[in-house]
Amino acid sequence: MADCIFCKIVDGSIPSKKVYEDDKILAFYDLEPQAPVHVLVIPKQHICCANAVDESNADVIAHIFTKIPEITKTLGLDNGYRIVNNCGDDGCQSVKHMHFHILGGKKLNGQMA
Ligand code: DGP
Repeated sequence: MADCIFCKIVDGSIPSKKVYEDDKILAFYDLEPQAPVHVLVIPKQHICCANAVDESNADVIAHIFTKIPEITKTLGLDNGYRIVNNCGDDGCQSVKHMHFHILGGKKLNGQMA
């Protein structure tokens, strides 16, 4: 999608530090890390947000979750991690291409909001 930063990361026109890639998804380090390890996992296809998940694209979201154990193992997050998805303005979603934050590398704050 034109003017989508994460679509540009997918097509390589914006560089990223990749952690994992296959035909459906990409994982790369967040530019503004909020934990010692902070990686984003995105579908390659443009899905704006959790509100846009439906039967036609749910397979790629399921695929993300089947790959997260492999990705987090590569990152050394053997003691656990947090998965965050921000949706919409109240959820403070700044990039409107659905993404899951993987945060870890330390004992995280127990507060969610
Ligand atoms: P959210 O607030 O949930 O929409 O998170 C968007 C995240 O994307 C935020 O943590 C910073 C990150 N981000 C924004 N632009 C870029 C970029 O060009 N490259 C990388 N690697 N991360 C980015």
